[in-house]
Amino acid sequence: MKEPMKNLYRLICLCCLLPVLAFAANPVNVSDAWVRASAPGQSVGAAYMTLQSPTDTSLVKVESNAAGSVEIHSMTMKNGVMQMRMMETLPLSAGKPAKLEPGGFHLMLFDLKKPLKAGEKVKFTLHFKNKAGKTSVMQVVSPVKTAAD
Ligand SMILES: [Cu+2]
Repeated sequence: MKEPMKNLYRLICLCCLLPVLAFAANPVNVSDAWVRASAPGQSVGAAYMTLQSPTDTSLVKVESNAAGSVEIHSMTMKNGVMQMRMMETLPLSAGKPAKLEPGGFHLMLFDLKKPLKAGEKVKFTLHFKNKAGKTSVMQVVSPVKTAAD
């Protein structure tokens, strides 16, 4: 086989592999996602989910179609008082589920565009950055539930 022909085959081969690589680069598993239904007139909401990544990475940014902005918050008890703190990033250790749940880490939704009603769905865009600085984006659709569910 002539050299240019070989290179062409190599190129085709690489192209076949690309979709697989693109999938592997975005491997964070999301489960138990839900958004708390909001009360009338409430402009702030909260969302929860469990994130598990096979490799060390960080959640660096979250956007939602239901809110003007989304922040990653931690919640801790200090001297009997609940404290919420904004986190620039949420580190995800390889294989270890990071739970965002009531009373702990959560996503805070600011400037709700409309009340969040049970049964509706909210879209999120999660931005991740791994240790090498490589970013990836992931879409999550999450149901709205009342706290009692
Ligand atoms: Cu909060």
